[in-house]
Amino acid sequence: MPTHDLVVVANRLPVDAKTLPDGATEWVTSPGGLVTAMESVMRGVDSGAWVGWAGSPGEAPEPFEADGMHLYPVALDGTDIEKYYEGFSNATLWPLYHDVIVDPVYHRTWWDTYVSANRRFAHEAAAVTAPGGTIWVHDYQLQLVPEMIRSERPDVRIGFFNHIPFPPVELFSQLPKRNQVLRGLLGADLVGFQRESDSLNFLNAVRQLLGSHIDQRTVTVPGIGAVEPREVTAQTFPISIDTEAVAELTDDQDIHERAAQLRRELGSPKKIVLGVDRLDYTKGIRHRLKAWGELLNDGVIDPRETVLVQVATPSRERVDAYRQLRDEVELTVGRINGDHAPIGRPAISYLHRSFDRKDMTALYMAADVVLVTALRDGMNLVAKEYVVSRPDVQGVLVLSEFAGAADELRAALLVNPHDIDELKSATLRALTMPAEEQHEAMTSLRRQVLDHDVQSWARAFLEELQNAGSPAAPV
Ligand code: GDG
Repeated sequence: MPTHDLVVVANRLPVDAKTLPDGATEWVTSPGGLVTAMESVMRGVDSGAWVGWAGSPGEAPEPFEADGMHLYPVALDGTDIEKYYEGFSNATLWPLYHDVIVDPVYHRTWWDTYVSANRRFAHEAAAVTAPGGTIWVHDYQLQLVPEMIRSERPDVRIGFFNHIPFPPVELFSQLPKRNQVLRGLLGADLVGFQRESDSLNFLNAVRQLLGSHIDQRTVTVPGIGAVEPREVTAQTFPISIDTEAVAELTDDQDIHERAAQLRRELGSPKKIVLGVDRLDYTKGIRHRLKAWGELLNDGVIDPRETVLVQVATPSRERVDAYRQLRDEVELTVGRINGDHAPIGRPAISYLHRSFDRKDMTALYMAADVVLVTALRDGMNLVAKEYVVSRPDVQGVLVLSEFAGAADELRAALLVNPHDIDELKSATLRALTMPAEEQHEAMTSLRRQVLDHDVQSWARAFLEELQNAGSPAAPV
């Protein structure tokens, strides 16, 4: 089997299958930030690979190459998808790690499948990594993978990055099998988080639940038998976006024209307010709609002059809480439009589908205000995408304190989205902010993101990984 110097392990491969008219499959790179970040890092290594699920149940396709990356599909069958992915990952861990906004569901059989699925990813990664190579594991679906890889391959460096928050120990303690999860993560040399509070929550959980010795950011994992004690570092690496790719789009005259056209299509309102989210209960869409509905009821927003565009990308549609959320959001949008929309135009333009990058950029360019009202969010890339999409240095970002991005984007209008009155007044303030004040805030926001792009995030993580932990076992 071929071996690689750098191997990324994530739940999904960075490609989507497209069926051609003749029935053949074509793999199309999915345009996420992680893919872009990894592409640039992998270009710098002799041989890079990615291990992940290809997106459809059943047997895994044979390994293949796409865009110069070596891809190793991992098989997930219907039971894995139900219990490992929709169950333990998205109905247990996701709500627990996002401050129990909805109740986490605990089922013992989900755990068993989480373990067996994690083992499959770990085994594949261990099999394709070069002697003394580096493995970078991503996200909450794969928390057991670091330890599983280490037991097969003590000679490799292992990093783990958690894209979502790590909860305070008081919440994390609810998790059945919590100590196994912590031990799984401690198989890594470096465990990375979005916010400083996430890193500290993790260290606290390790201290309180495992009783480990911790010196500042370094955990000592005791040795057992012939296995030497090891050190594991926890560190903060706020993820970012591919700013160059955004700049290319904002330079494109067609996209400028598209932004102007979107405004006309919306009835040429004076102000466009935009929300872009996966349809997820963590994103605070209900709170945003409540505030918007009240502003219309109060008569302080005129629906003939101001429109809210809400992109709600379909997500996890087989998980109960997501179905319920969709029903509630669509009922609320329907009511608000019924009460307030002028004839032939919406008060809220609600879009439950995905758009391509060009349309997304045109929307950001057209938006006078973007509302990010997450109740809890690891980072929130929409906030960063918006400011980089505004080379005209105009527009206002309303940003929840509960999104990781709030640690860096201090010049945004920061809000507590649970406080509907505060959300209303921040929205009004954003809608009436003078151009000069917008310019000042936007200058600072843009500088922050342009100086810290996703490539520098990936490089910082990988550099720290080479220094973190204990020396690897000899090959
Ligand atoms: C997780 C963490 C963390 C959305 N709709 C469309 C579309 N999008 C793109 C956005 C943005 C991305 O999806 C969403 O990223 P977020 O960061 O906002 O949120 P999650 O999906 O929850 O991501 C999060 C992130 O991981 C990275 O670590 O920031 O906290 O929860 O890029 O633009 N893109 C296109 N069409 C759409 O309709 N093309």
